[in-house]
Amino acid sequence: AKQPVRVLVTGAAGQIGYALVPMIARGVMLGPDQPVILHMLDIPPAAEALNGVKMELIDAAFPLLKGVVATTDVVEACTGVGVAVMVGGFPRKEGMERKDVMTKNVSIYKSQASALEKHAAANCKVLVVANPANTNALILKEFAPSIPEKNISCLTRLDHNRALGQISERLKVQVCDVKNAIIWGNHSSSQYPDVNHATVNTPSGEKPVRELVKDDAWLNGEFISTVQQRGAAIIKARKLSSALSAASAACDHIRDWVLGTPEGTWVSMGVYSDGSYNVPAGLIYSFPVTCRNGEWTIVQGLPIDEFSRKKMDATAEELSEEKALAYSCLS
Ligand code: NAX
Repeated sequence: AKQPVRVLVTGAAGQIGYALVPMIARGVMLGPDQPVILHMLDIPPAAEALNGVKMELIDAAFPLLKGVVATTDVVEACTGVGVAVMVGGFPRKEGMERKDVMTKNVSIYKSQASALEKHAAANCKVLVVANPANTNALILKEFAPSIPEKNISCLTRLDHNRALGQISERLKVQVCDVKNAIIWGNHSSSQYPDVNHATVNTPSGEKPVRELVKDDAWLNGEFISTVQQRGAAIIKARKLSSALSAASAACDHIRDWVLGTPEGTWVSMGVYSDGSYNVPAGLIYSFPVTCRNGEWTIVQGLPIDEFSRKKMDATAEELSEEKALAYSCLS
């Protein structure tokens, strides 16, 4: 039998945490034959709620779940974890300045970086979900210099899945038959959802999305803004932000990273830019990636048209500004 993997979820008493921990305990993230021990971290005001989640995990009697650690102690939470999903953060409340929110998150991600660096298992894979996700991941990377940059990522898989979902709805095809969309850049409304290389599996073979949709105005306009604004649309409808789709995307992200992407398929991950596609090196930027043997590789050589170039540059520009703001918040 496999040894259990310790999986950290920070902010585990929150909305996404509540949707995510049962998925992990059911094997959705690491596979149906991989036992797990859940490490759940939250802050003292949420300690009682966190303990309630632990009680429910026990009550659910998940066969793969070999233990639960529910704690407000960062060191205890990080010790021995092989996967770390960072959902905890400081939300932007109405009337708050961007800089004030950034200052709070920079200080959270700086201290959690040190704890992970010192106490996580060697080769721990880190996924940052909490916003501003790309920049929180960058701060985590900077303050955990001994964690290889290959092991630090942020979540744009939800945006990627939203893009697949929109194409599937528009063409009335199964979402599992749509693949190779790309989310470029920031997990914010400046992201660029690109379907120039996306395809649909049809009875007569694989066809480009553009050829099937036959409506470039929609693909270059409403499609992009629908994906960019989907988070806001969910908040408007639910009066709460996306949670089950975010949790599911976090599982997709880690599963593909650890177990590999299917042949001929890529996914979107926020990863440390090496300058590919002329994206400034040193940003955490969402790229198309394939995964094998637990490592991601940026898909190279895709032709980029002028329309795409502008959008890829604009979202990179926003990330450079966020990076500068984050650095100005360091104390
Ligand atoms: P909630 O406010 O429900 O939960 C956040 C939890 O984090 C709370 O329980 C809070 O006590 C905890 N927390 C705060 N500071 C902490 C710290 N220093 N250490 C540990 N825990 C801490 O928010 P939820 O809806 O679950 O969203 C969580 C984060 O995900 C937010 O930052 C949100 O913006 C972000 N999202 C990112 C998405 C993505 O695709 N990258 C999509 C969904 C979501 O909006």
